[in-house]
Order: sequence, then C-alpha cells, then structure tokens
Amino acid sequence: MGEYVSADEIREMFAQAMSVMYQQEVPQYGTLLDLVADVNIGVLEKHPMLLEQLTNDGEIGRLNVERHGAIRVGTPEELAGLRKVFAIMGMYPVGYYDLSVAGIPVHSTAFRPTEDAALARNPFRVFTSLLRPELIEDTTLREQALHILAQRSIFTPGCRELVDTHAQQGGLTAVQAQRFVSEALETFRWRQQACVDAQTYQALNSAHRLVADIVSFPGCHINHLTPRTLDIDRVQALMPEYGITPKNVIEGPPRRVYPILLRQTSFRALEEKVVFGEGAQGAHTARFGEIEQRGVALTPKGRRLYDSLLAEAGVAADNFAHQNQLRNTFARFPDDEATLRQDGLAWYRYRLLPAGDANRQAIKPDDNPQALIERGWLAASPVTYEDFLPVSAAGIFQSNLGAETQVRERGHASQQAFETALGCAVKDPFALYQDTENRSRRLCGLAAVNRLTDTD
Ligand code: OOG
Ligand code: NI
Repeated sequence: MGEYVSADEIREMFAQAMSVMYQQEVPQYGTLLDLVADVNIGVLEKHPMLLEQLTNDGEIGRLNVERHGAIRVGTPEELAGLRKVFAIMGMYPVGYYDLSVAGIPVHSTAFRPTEDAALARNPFRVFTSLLRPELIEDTTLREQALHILAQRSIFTPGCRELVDTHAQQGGLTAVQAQRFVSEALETFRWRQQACVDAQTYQALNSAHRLVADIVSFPGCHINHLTPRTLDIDRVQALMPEYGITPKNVIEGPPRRVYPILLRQTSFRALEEKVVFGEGAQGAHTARFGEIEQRGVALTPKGRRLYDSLLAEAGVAADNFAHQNQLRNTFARFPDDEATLRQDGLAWYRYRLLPAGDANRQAIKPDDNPQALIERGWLAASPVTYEDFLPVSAAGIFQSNLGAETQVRERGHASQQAFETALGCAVKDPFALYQDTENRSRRLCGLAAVNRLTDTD
C-alpha cells in the first residue's frame, strides 16, 4: 500500500496543475486571483480572530486556492470515463442537478471528496454536466450532434492506460501519479481548433449556445475555476476596477452574520478565437472565472425554507437591489447558531470539552446539545456546505449564455437516466452531512438524529 500515492495527494496535484493551465489559458482569471488575494488580505487585517482561526484550522496556506471547477460532456461514455478518472483523485458523484428547468439542456452532478479528512485536506470539486440530446428539438441536428460526438475521444491513450493500471494495481506510484495528472489534464485543455465547420457550429449554436460548446470541440475544456473569497460583496464591487465585468447579481443567500450554504459570482465569459474545420476563423464564448464563499450546510427543513424564501425574493435587475430584496425576505431565516440548531435547520459537528469528558457518564443519549453547550461540556462547529445550488448554477450558466434564454418545456428531471449514463448512483448530499453530524454525536455519547424524513 505504502508505495502508492494517496487519492488526496493526486487530487491536490491535479487541482494545482489545472490552476496553472487555466491561468495561462485565461489571463483574466489570473487577474481575478490577484483581486481575491487582495480582498482576502484586507479582510484578515481587519479581523485578527479570523486570521487566528484559519491558521489554527490549517486553512491559511491555501486560502486563495481553487475550490471548484466545471466541465460539460456530450455522451454517457464520456461521463462514465470521468467517473473513473475522478475516483482515482478521491472524487465521487454527489447530488443530481436538473438544469432543464432553467432552459439549459444538461443535467449534472458534482464530483467531490466525501470523507471529512479528505475534505479537510483539499475539497476540490468539479461540477460536471451531461448534454441531454433529447432537448435538441431539430431531429436532424440532434442526429448530427450525436454523430459528431461519437467520433471523438476525450481521454488520451495514456490516461486510459493509467486508469487501467490503477484498477489492476489498486493505486499509482509517484511516477505514475505524475503522469496520470498530466494525461488527465489534456481532457480539460482548451483547443482553439474546432472539430466542426463554421456552418455546423452556427446550427448547433442556434439550437443552444451550450450545445455548440459541448459538441464543437475535440475535448471538454474546463470552463471556469473558482477560488474562495472571504468577502464576496467586496470582490463583486471591485471587479470593474480590476478591468473585469461581473455578472449582474451575486447568487445564493444574502450577506448574513451567520453564513449559510453558498454565495457565488463570476465574470462574464470571454470571447476567444476559434478555427473551424475548413480553416475559417470565428469566436466562441464559454470560459470565465468565478468566486465562492461557503457557510453552514442546511438540513432538508432548512433547505426548504431557503428555497421558498429564494423563490419569494425573485431576482432584481442589479446587485444592489437584488441583495436588498434578499435581505428583506431572508429576515425570516434565523441568523444565529443556537436557533439554527434548535430549529433543526443546519448541521453541526460536536465534540466534548474537557468538562464534558470528565462528566461523560452524566450525558444521556437524548440530551439536548444546546444545554450541554451552555454548560460548557460540548462545543459545536458548523458543517460546511460542500455542494452546489441548482438556482445559482442556472444563474451562472445563463450569465454566460447572453441575454436571451431559450426556455424549454420538455426537460424533466431524470436522475435515473443520468445515473445509468454515469454507471452508478449519485450520493445523497443530505445523507453525507447527516452522517458527519451523527458520527460526532456518537463520539460525545449523544443519540444519532434522522432529519432526512422531517416534513415540518
Ligand atoms: C457550470 C455552472 C454551475 C456553479 O458553481 O454553480 C457552476 C457550467 O457553466 O458548466 O459551476
Ligand atoms: Ni461554478
């Protein structure tokens, strides 16, 4: 065993290699990283407690490092191939996202680490979307798209070979892991040379811009990377000063004292030169940069409250109005830890403090953690949200598809079809968060909870 490199290490190497490649490919992404670093330093200067906490958690060294990326693939075989590649990096499909409700002809999952230790080491995830050709209405064009996709192979022979080696050996040596990372990276590389002619590109583009992006190129280029910011509102406000055009609104919940879920914003995709099959030149816009700020993961009950308030708030034309609207509506979402816990809205990780450890036998399984916290026996820390939000994802997609959104009536969620393509079931994110909380409860002598079937 010892001779093989751990999945966590391979994921870290891969995320780093991808970051270097993307900064070369999209220089404006490098500018975004500079902006994020500047804002993060400013926040830490003003909040020494936060600096101390991040240092203690071992987070400080990789504060400005990417937390996620996204790609879009064309066929079930490509998706299933990615599942194997990501598994070598300790990333597994979690959650199902139906984007067809927003008029986007894909459905998606997030490949991510699932164990606490792996998440703590490096939480890098890839939001991965699969084209739904049945949503291309023109049947001739649909057949043509499927035919084009059938010709390509998005993995290098070296990558395929190392996936097999991994399966046979049960791991990769240091030399093999290095090679695997650089071979796997090829799948995500941008290629200026399209594999279709200009006319086909136009036809695909008029079906949906995303269809052209997925079908027209020989690989499935990474379309954005996303570092973590400590103050997303500030980054959004400063983007223009750095020569970057932000999307209209920050997605997700409003700014709060106690952050929940995930807030995201991005800059608009850049226009890039492409060369079509017959040599004609053109332009394609697909690639952008994004930032994220994460808070506590919500229980199904908390999530229902979030979803209903979000729907009620709607979307305003500019970020200022949008955030105001959100803030007003979300006044009904408790903004302190004790209430979030008491109302069963969010997940926590518990641990015994020395006084609690000394009184272990006095703790009963059904004790209320809040009472033990107030007595100084127990400490709680929020479980970070590690997934994505479908409405936010739709907003990110749409901001990069131009103003006009073609709404489709026909797309319905089809998790089963997605899982068949993937070759396995996706994990339920709520179950993962609950397992995390319950593991910590058991270690404290507290009974496990089941909040997955709450209906209140
Ligand atoms: C993915 C957009 C969704 C997010 O962070 O919600 C996403 C894409 O454009 O392919 O990355
Ligand atoms: Ni993203």
